[in-house]
Amino acid sequence: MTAPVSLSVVIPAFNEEKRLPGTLARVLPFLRSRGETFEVVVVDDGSKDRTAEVARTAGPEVRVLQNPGNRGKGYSVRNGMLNATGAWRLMCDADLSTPIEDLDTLKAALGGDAQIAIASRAVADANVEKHQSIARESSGRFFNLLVRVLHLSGIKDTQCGFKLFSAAAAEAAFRNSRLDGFAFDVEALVLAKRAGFGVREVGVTWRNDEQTRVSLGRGLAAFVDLFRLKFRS
Ligand SMILES: Nc1nc2c(ncn2[C@@H]2O[C@H](COP(=O)(O)OP(=O)(O)O)[C@@H](O)[C@H]2O)c(=O)[nH]1
Ligand SMILES: [Mg+2]
Repeated sequence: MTAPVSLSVVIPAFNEEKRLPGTLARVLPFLRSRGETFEVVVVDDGSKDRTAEVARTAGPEVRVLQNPGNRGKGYSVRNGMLNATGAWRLMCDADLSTPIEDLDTLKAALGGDAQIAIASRAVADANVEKHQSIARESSGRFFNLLVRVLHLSGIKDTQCGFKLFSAAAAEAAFRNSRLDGFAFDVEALVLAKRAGFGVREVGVTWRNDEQTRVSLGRGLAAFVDLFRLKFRS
């Protein structure tokens, strides 16, 4: 058993030996400077490279979970969130397109019934310094439009890889979730809202890292999953 901590940072990682060292070199000192107990949970999604090794050697606060194979970002985040010990649990992409300092921007937005804060590129105070490619950004906009029509009318951007949950909200979001691919954020938010948790959408800084692990096939599968989710509920 691992001792419970105040904050868990869950990083899904698929073939991230190049991007992960720089990310951990920024995340670990920042978290240490805050004075709370924390763990970083790197979920190795069946990587073919040295992802697990570079994570393990980055610092004593890093824990590595190994998926049984390449199962997808949704599977990875669920695995990390449900095995994390933090009172608060942040999911954060390995490329740190949202800077880790924005953790405090999310924290500041919590309160009342809201135990979930999600980073957004689409609200007024977002600061998109480096955009995705036009094709990616347009398909992202269309995806989010479908999300609003089919699932979550009030949310403009569900796809940012930077979201903070209380332990109870993470349980509600991920315990019964089933989507393993890139539409998992939508299912997680639907389940958590159904369980009564409020969600705050917060503008953050976004400096897109051009490299992407999202293939065209996996991207299209996320659209299909939106409809499957609709017909299941
Ligand atoms: N594409 C992809 N990413 C995965 C997978 N499993 C975990 N991830 C992680 O999901 C995060 C987002 O990936 P990224 O390529 O930056 O996506 P993008 O920014 O949306 O183009 C990264 O931390 C990946 O390592 C997987 O099976 N496929
Ligand atoms: Mg990225």
